[in-house]
Amino acid sequence: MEKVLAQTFTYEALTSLIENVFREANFNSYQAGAIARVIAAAERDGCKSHGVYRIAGCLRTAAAGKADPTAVPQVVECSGPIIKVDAKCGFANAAFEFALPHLVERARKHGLAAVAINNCVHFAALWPEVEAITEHGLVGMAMCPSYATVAPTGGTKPLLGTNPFAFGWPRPDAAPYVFDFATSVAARGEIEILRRAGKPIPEGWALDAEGAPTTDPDAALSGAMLPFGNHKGSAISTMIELLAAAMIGDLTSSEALDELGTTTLAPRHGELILAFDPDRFSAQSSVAAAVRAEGLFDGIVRQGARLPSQRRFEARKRSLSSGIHLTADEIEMIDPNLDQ
Ligand code: NDP
Ligand code: PYC
Repeated sequence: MEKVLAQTFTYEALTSLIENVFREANFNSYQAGAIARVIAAAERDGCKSHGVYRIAGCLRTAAAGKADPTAVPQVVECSGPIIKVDAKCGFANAAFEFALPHLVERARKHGLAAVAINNCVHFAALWPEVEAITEHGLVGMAMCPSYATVAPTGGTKPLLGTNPFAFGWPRPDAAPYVFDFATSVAARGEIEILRRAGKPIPEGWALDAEGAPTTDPDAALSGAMLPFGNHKGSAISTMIELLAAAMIGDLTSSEALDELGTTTLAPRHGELILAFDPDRFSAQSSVAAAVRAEGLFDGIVRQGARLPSQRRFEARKRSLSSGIHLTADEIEMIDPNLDQ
């Protein structure tokens, strides 16, 4: 086989390459397309922890019978402000794409709407979802549990997930204000990337299996990660277990791990997504709200601070003008059989 070389892709070409890999593994077009779009978007935006390195995990999860690559998500209820979607054990990304038009329509009608996705396999970043909501002029929030890899503050054993939380605010003449973070000090994907590079993790990220602080990525992955901001992150992570697991009748991170039995596959659980129509919450117009929001963002930037997602939007701009550069190793992660 010829040596694989580094290569540069357009977003569309990378999406279609990744989609083909999943199609060849018998994923249907809903699953393959939605997964390819978020993985290519992660590479385009410089979010390596949820880029091409996740492909193998998705394929492994389906091959192990823990995700249904042929699932067609079903919108089971959408008559009021709460939309219920059964992902049918497919990936969350396709379920979100099915839910979005209903969420937008319901949020406009009621001022506020929520999507509860049940029975979805989850591996992805949440910013593509809140960003998609802001494209409709709505404010978005998304959260989900994961599998138990994080100790609550004061404890030493995994109980919570890395439970991501994302928020998006639409801006009339600029990219939206978006943040999206794990409620652990770092996403598990960051530890995995450092492990593969043979590098230590920073102090304060994790405990080993005996509950002692560690900078060894292997010890961290088999021990417990720590919540961000000590008791504050621990409580926010617990809130996500309550809202996006217990409340919507789906698995908590601990239950998801029990069911999966391993952290080497993607977990199945639920996700909660909210949309707010900024026109409906006050006597002032949404234009006035937008002006005040811009004043706040200006105040942040004028202090020399940066807005969340600024790095990501700059990476996107570079990728859209000069292409998405992938190393030979990253190309092999798309499909180890590629010999271009
Ligand atoms: P980061 O800590 O890298 O970034 C979190 C957010 O903070 C981003 O919006 C980032 O913007 C912003 N940010 C970073 N530095 C600054 C700064 N100096 N000033 C202002 N804003 C800043 O994210 P995590 O490692 O915690 O999470 C990475 C991804 O992992 C997320 O997309 C999350 O959804 C995903 N994840 C998914 C899980 C799942 O179960 N599906 C579980 C856990 C995480 P920017 O990107 O521009 O740097
Ligand atoms: O990076 O922590 C993580 C993660 C867990 C599941 C998907 N991403």
